[in-house]
Amino acid sequence: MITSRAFAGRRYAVLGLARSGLATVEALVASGAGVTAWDTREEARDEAMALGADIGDPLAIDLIGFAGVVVSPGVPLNRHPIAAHARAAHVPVIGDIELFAEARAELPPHRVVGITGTNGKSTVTALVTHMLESAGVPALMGGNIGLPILARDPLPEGGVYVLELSSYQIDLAHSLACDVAVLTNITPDHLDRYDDFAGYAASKARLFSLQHRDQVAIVATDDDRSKMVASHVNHRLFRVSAKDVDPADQARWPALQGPHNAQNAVCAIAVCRVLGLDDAAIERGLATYHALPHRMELVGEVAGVRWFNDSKATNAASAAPALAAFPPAPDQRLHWIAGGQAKGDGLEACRPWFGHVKRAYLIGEAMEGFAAEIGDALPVDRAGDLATAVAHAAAVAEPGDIVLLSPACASFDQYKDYEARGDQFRAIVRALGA
Ligand code: UMA
Ligand code: ADP
Repeated sequence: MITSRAFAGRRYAVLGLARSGLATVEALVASGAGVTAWDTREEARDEAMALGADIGDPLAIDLIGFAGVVVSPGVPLNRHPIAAHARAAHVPVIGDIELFAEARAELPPHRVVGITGTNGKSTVTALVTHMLESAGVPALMGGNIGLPILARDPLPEGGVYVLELSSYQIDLAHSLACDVAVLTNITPDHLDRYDDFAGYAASKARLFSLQHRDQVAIVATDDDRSKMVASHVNHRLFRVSAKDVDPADQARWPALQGPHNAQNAVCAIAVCRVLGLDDAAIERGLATYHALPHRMELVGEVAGVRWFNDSKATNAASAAPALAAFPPAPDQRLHWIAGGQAKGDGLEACRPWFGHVKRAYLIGEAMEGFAAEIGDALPVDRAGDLATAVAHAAAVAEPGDIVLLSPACASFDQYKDYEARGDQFRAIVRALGA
């Protein structure tokens, strides 16, 4: 676990006690800080108490004298009253990433890579970590990838912390100066948490304004917003593009196929060059990388039908490359399971690939909205939930066909998170005999 003497003797409020909140409580208590913790869920409060926290709702207590309110990324700061309450007491609202930034001074000499973007963050994070490790550089990943960074053990001297950073986490960081900061792309997402698309993009751009002059920015300038962000960077900047990748090179990287992965690879290559890896080490890392679960993961084949789990496609821009990957052929038709909690970006990014889809099976809150948007562009099955969608697809799919879960939606209407959704999909498909 990462601790710091800087936290000792101070008192923090911790709001939100899931993965990042509980790791925060543990690290603060181990650092000698006092912690007042809260979550609307009672079982989470019990867990925090067992870790040594006092229990108290930060909204109900006087926060004067607290060193900070550590808020989980999933707490909607734009609507939650904690921001105003903390401001009134002149207490900063921070996240676990900010605590990590404050703890850096006591860590052995190291570098930090911060990776943000609407899509591709986890892939670039895992890829960079893999490339460094396979080159013999101590590295570990953390952050939005599902591994709270404070729960990880510190690296030895010369190590590289590779952080996947969501916009929510960047909003809660104030002194995180990444040695290398990366933006993969920006398309509309999380519009319930920001005033508008510009506000969401500004949150991502902050990662670069937190850097020092001698640090490095890497921006994939394949979309207009990312180009705009790059134009405002006034320290060392490398602009990269999916188009920089030679298809003959990409053919050697089995887990990095498709134009979206060309963008991810070019970002990771740029990071590793800045960190001093040579071309041979970079090539070795790209060629030996294995894809993460829930990203175009082949679950198995049943009666000649291949089933893919792309549950991590939580917006239309990330579902689009999955649809693009399966052009129709005489013996291959695509059955697409989509829906969940809509992100407000609609299906526009997927529309160019509707011609690839034989039938769409719609689920969750977005079902009627998506059905209306699709109109008569392709046949629609209002399945409602994942189990029904799988059953309907299994009943009509023929040998050679593909069934793809690529929801273009968040999962929170029916699941704890995208992982639970993908896990359930995998389990149902395996029960079919995969
Ligand atoms: N809560 C309250 N009161 C509220 C609202 C929430 O008490 O008003 C509580 C909830 O009951 C819950 C906690 O606050 O216990 C919120 O936890 P959380 O949702 O932040 O969950 P964590 O497990 O800590 O996960 C967070 C990130 N979650 C979100 O950003 C929503 C995880 O990213 C991240 O992996 C993890 O920290 C470790 O750093 C997930 C995610 O969906 C994967 N990210 C979004 C995305 O990728 O699109 C940004
Ligand atoms: P993130 O962590 O930003 O959500 P992931 O690497 O987990 O990104 O990928 C999430 C989804 O987005 C996957 O379904 C994948 O197919 C798609 N995807 C991955 N990289 C990109 C990219 N660079 N551009 C668009 N979509 C992408």
